[in-house]
Amino acid sequence: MNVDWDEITHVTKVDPAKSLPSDLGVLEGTDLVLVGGSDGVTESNSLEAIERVTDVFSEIPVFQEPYSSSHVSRETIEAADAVSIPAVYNGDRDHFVGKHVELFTEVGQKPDELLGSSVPLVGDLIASKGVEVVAELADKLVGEGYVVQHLESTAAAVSGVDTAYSPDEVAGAALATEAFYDFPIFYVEYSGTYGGPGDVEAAARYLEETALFYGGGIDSSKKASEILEAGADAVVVGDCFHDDPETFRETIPE
Ligand code: 1GP
Repeated sequence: MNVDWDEITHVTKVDPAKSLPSDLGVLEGTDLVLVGGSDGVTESNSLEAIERVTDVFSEIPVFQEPYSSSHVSRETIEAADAVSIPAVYNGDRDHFVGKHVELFTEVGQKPDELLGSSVPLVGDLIASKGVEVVAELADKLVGEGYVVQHLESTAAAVSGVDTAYSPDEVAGAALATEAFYDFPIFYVEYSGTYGGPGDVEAAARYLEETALFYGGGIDSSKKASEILEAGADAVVVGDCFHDDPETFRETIPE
């Protein structure tokens, strides 16, 4: 699926470890669904959440955002439109480099399981098939430059984040995302609390091609508008979707 980033202003973050609203019709009008979380997530609950959303809304792109390569399987890759992988600038080394190399190492070692290859991985085929398999997965991979700014969040705890970035550093991370790493998404993550427009304003001035996502504590149309007016391309709404689906509807721009 080709995603038109210019069309994405509202993103719903579905945590597969939490229960989903019984009526998924509340998702009407959201532009993208990210399936992922930091606690209690498994391959099977990820797959179930992806399929529940795609069963109801086949036209909304659904990305799996795995926290660990163990959440990714051939089934999840096939069911999702893309696999988005966070690279956390202000986290520990594992969350910028380690887990990415681990994922690609696993792809090379067990492509059958991950991608359904039917070619036996023996002898000379290892090298050639390995390249094809990685290319196949790479087609579905979307890198996300992340800064995790709420130090009390589970996201910060599991990514080894113990220092929030200053607005100047957020701006630097945004510029690095667009000009150096070339990821399509730069994500200001305040998971669980509302961080306000400051970091978004700092990042927005450097981003042209890269989509600027802000997530954290969005539970009203006022907050969603404030973030979009500060220069974010999209707001990401998580907790409110699970906890209060009716209020969640108000976060979707008309
Ligand atoms: C979490 O950025 C998302 O990854 C959304 O945050 O759950 O606070 O809405 P909330």
